[in-house]
Amino acid sequence: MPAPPTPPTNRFVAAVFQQLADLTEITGGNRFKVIAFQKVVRVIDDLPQQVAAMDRSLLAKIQGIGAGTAQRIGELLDTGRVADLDALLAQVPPGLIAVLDVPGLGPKTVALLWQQAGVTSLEDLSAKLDTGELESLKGFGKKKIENLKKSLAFAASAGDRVRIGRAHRVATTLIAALRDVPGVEKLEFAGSLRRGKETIGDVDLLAAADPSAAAGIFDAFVAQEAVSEVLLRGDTKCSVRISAGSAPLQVDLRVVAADSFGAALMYFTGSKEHNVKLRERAQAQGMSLNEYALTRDGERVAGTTEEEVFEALGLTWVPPELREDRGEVALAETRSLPALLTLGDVKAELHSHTTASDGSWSIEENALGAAARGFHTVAITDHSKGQAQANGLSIERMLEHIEAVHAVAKKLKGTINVLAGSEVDILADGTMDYPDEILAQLDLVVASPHAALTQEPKKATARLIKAIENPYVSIVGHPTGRIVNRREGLSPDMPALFRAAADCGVALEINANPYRLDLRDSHARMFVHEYGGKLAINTDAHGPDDLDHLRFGVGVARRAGATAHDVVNCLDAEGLASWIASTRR
Ligand code: DGT
Ligand code: CA
Ligand code: CA
Ligand code: ZN
Repeated sequence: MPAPPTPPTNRFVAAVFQQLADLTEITGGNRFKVIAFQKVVRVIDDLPQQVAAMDRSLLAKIQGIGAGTAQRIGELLDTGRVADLDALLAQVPPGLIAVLDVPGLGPKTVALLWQQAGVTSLEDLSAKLDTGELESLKGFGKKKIENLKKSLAFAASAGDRVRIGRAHRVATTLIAALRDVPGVEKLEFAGSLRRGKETIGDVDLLAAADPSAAAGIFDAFVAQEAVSEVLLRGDTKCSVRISAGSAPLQVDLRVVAADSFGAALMYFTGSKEHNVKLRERAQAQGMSLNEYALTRDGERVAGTTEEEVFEALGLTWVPPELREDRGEVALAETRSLPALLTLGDVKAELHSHTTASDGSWSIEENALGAAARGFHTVAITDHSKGQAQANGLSIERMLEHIEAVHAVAKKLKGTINVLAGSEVDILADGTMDYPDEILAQLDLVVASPHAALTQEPKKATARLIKAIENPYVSIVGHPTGRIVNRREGLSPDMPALFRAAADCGVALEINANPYRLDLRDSHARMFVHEYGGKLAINTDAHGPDDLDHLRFGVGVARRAGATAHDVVNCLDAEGLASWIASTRR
């Protein structure tokens, strides 16, 4: 059980009950208990208010939460643990929990693997898949074994990299805690996190300070509560391990003198390939570049800021997201780098959910949350009928919901434009989950694939193109359905998809949720630069905090070299309205 966030979120509480359900089932516990725990997961997932903020006496009154559950939630909120869960964890091999995380493996199968085949860990499972000894197990046909091998290979290739959402949270928490330590003049993150990559190997922090202050800064660093282990401590560098959450994460903190901060920030931002290009360029100009300074014949030329180093190399400053050696140095030389869009350029949220489907806030809360970000438009896009697990809306409910959204739109006129949309499921064959008559009544249709995400590329291509060609679809949401580090998603013929989207004027979404970031950077780059396509960047917000994910979506778009011109969420209110109209044929 990972350490809980403080206060524990509903998502965390639900995950604890999910584990209670799974482990009860695996250990052969009472079936009714399993069902009750699963019910609690759904109830808590659906709860509009946070349990941590609720009056304890009211907890047990919620439909689906009995006295025993309320007591366990109280225990979790008070102590960060649940005794029943600890007892269950003690009954299974510790390695088995990771097996439960393999996509496609439910508790029933995991129990079977453990009890009948003696599987106790991922390594064990992988070895037994290879030797073929699982083929005699009930329900383990050739196809299931093949799929399991693929899932495992994918999880293994994801390695130990963590999603940018977690790395960013860890980095910003540490920076906030260390900023005011005596001697710290500047403190920023560098490395792949600053470049906005979707996964992060380790977090790199860089401080500007007098060398005499380094020891005190490292003392404060290793004393942070999140730090579980000090891996290395020198005079200028200190590395620690953070163990909150399931996967450990390394953080490197370096301290440099203020007049080296620019050179060091460049060096430790990378990428390595970009650094090599810059060093070669310096050498060709009779200079030398390292993490301390740019020098000529041992004399310092620049180093305090990144800007002065780039300038001394005859280059304009290169945004970190472009520092991947993909032609950015040549563009900086001719002063023709694209003017990348910024967070502040985004003026509309076009994909968000409310309590009508699986969100945790009302239509009005959602709209006011978007307005508070300075947006001129928000589209409420609750799930369509086929998404039963997400409480998707039947046609009747959707028609009522459209009216409810329009009522809020009327009320908030002058504050924010509120569109009655829907995130309509793209069924496996490309048919939309609502008939065209219903789509016609929506102000905006975001079409997204949610199921059948292992279908073969040909089918996936035809499916997505069929959705793009639907006369009411304006945006395709998270086009591949991939989940970072967990699920590969669809692998359509991207050029064919991009051509269709560009021809129909349909925008492809960069879903800003750090679990999705779909389209990914390389695909978005191709779509924009080779097909002239339009991107949408949406947070897919299910509650207020999700709007903070926008920065990750903007980061992906910046890595794609996109400008505000390439992103429909950057249009002004009128421009957006006429763009949506232009996509409906
Ligand atoms: P990561 O941590 O795998 O997500 O990727 P990075 O890019 O953060 O890599 P990391 O943490 O190994 O190093 C941070 C930066 O430091 C890297 O982007 C460039 C620079 N750097 C590290 N080692 C070398 C090196 O051997 N040569 C050069 N030129 N730069 C290096
Ligand atoms: Ca790094
Ligand atoms: Ca590093
Ligand atoms: Zn959604």
